[in-house]
Amino acid sequence: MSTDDEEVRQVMIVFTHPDHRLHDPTEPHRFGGTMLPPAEIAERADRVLQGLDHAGGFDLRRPPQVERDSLLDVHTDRYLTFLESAHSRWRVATGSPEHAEAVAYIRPVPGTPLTRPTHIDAELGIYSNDVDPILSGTWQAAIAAASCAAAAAEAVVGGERSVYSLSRPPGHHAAPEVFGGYCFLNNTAIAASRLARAGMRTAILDVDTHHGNGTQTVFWERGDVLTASVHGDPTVHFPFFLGHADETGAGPGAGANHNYPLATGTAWSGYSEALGAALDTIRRHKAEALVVALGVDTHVAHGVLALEGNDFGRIGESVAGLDLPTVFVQEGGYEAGVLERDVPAVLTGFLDRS
Ligand code: Q9C
Ligand code: ZN
Repeated sequence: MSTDDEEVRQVMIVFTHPDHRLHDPTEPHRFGGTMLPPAEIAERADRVLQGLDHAGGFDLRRPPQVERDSLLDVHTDRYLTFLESAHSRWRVATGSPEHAEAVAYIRPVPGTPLTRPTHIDAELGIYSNDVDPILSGTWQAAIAAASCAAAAAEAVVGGERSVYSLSRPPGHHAAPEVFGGYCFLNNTAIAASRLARAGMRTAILDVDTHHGNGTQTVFWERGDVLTASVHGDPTVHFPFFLGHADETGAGPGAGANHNYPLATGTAWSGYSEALGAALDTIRRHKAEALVVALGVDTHVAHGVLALEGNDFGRIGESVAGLDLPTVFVQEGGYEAGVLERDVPAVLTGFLDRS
């Protein structure tokens, strides 16, 4: 059918699942004095798929459903139970229709005694740190995203050299029992745990423009997965609170967490220096497998860092220099024209150097 006889690039497997569409929020949220439409929407995956199709050389597959045990490597049982039942409980408690979006409005004050309430409105606040809505299909969509990541890791365990997980909703802001930052299940951490379980020394490189606070928290006291994140300075950018260079892990995870915060507006020259340092850290660790938390919201259009279109292929090339079996897991990237161009650019940059 095609006339690509001179095509030399390897084909990359892509895991994608149609159930992501069941989490497609529409209710506007407050931003300063105005109300904005949601950014993390189903259309994002369509745009990535368009970009992959245009680039060519991607083999799309649907993953089997992730085992609950794989989720329990990262999240607590009570959190999973909460997430699965939250929307129906909230509907019953509030008399809301199926299409309505459940959002936390109240949270416990840190440092005060917590007698765990049983009301769903209280639990929405206990299990989140943001204003993300839970929809009737959020659980099923989050499971689909985690299934893509788990299947991608499984393929790499089976000998595949590189695989891309088109996971949405994204995952790197989700902690063992916290959702936020558009994230519900930590797809990146689930993939990394799968690789570590297979006995591979595993590292995560998070290149999303926002610190991977959920991932850091998951592995904070774990020595089985090294975490490195390059991101905009959390003093002034989401997710705030975590992502500073002096956060290095604890217990068995002491020294295995590495943060590279960058000043607002940092462009490729400064960015590539931090990326190089993160890659050196992963090399020194003698990692045998890599998970890349692939956000492309480092693009200047997102207002945090200032990468341009041409820089994304360079990220892929730099990562390929590690010469490791690699799982790419989709994280952020929202602005028009960015996802469809820059995600394929990273992946093809990687393949062209592999
Ligand atoms: N206008 C991910 O990229 N909202 N999450 C910031 C600033 C939260 C980003 C609002 C950003 C979450 C996966
Ligand atoms: Zn992000």
